[in-house]
Amino acid sequence: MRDYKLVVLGAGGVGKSCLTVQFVQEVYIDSYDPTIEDSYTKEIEVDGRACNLEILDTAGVAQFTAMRELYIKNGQGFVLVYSVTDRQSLQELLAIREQILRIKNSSSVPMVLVGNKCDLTDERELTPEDGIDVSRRWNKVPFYETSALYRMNVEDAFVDVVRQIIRKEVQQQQQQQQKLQLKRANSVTDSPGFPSVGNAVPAKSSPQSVFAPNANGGKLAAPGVLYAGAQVSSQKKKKRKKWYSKCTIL
Ligand SMILES: Nc1nc2c(ncn2[C@@H]2O[C@H](COP(=O)(O)OP(=O)(O)OP(=O)(O)O)[C@@H](O)[C@H]2O)c(=O)[nH]1
Ligand SMILES: [Mg+2]
Repeated sequence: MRDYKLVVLGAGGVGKSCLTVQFVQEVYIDSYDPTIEDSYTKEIEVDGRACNLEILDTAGVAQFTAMRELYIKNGQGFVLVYSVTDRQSLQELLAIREQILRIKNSSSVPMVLVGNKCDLTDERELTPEDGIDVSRRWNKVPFYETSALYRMNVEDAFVDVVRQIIRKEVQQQQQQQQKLQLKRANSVTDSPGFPSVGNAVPAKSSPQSVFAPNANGGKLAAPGVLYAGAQVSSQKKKKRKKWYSKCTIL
């Protein structure tokens, strides 16, 4: 079974511990005891894969946040939590996300944006649109409004991050395989003992030959490549639909 390391981050008192305990143990903690650091494990199945989750519930209160950098380094996916009753808590997430992208040196890190305490309708300082707006600015990072109290959207938010990690791993594996195949093909054609064939197309084509415009004015010469582009765009459309459906408005 594979291990997946999730880190829950956000300002103090937004409900990180309540969300984590709800997800792992299915109980709600009503009292507030500021966290220093707590870790949990949970086994779940995501899309047919058995996953062992290691979840780190971090401190939001400033005096305990010194370890944040190390947590981010070790984490694979991030649950970024603010409270819909606290405008400042969403502001604090902007710096946390920047820190994650800087430490991971990547613009696509598995993460979700979570607006917690959505059951407190009378105390709201932020609307669902505020969350959607930030999600949009963050390259459409999946956004959920949650209630740890009612276990609303809690499971969905955590599972989403795991799914993103799995997807990223699969992509990386595919890229590595492609590189390996290309390397093998190159080493076969480069091999001095390989018999040369009259008009055979070399596997190692120069950049010009791949990107040369074809007779129809298309951008790519290789057959089938343009069709693959069409497939990609239809996948993008599907993705966009999914992203909007996650912005659950309660
Ligand atoms: N009504 C309501 N209250 C919540 C919810 N989630 C958390 N709370 C309350 O908010 C307070 C703080 O929750 P915690 O989970 O301890 O907050 P935290 O983000 O872990 O705080 P730190 O550990 O200090 O960073 C507690 O009194 C909770 O009962 C929620 O979804 N709805
Ligand atoms: Mg806590």
